[in-house]
Amino acid sequence: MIEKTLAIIKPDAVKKNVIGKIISRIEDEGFKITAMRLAKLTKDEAKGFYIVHKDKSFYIPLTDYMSSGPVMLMRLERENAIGHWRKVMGATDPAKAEPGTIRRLYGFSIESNATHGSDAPETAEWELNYFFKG
Ligand code: IDP
Ligand code: MG
Repeated sequence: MIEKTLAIIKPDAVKKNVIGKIISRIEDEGFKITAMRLAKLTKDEAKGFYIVHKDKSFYIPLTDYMSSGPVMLMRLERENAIGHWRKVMGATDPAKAEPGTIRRLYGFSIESNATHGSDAPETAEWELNYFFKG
């Protein structure tokens, strides 16, 4: 079944000049990029996006970081897009991510970890609607 997921190239990876490398990998993994937009999130947009984490200790630094510079927002489509993109990204903490995963290759820390991916069909729909209106 063809699924859609939201991918974000986060500010640390944009600053590192690896947008192209990450997009190449996305294409090599068989995803179609069906929407894409470079954006500078406001603090409020970042807080709204990560509202599920509002009670976590890292919510304020995370939303500061996500609004600290441009991000690349993408809608990816593929069979099993949600699970496959999370596998290609690797674990949240780059130090624990498998060799060859995007977070291992380009992430800097558990916070500045290069990319985002939705974690379930319901969150993918909500997240895509948040940035692309469906
Ligand atoms: P995920 O991005 O792998 O789904 P989540 O637990 O949903 O991980 O966390 C969302 C984002 O919050 C992470 O990608 C990372 O940027 C940040 N984050 C997660 N855990 C921590 C932490 O323990 N310290 C600081 N930042 C964190
Ligand atoms: Mg998550």
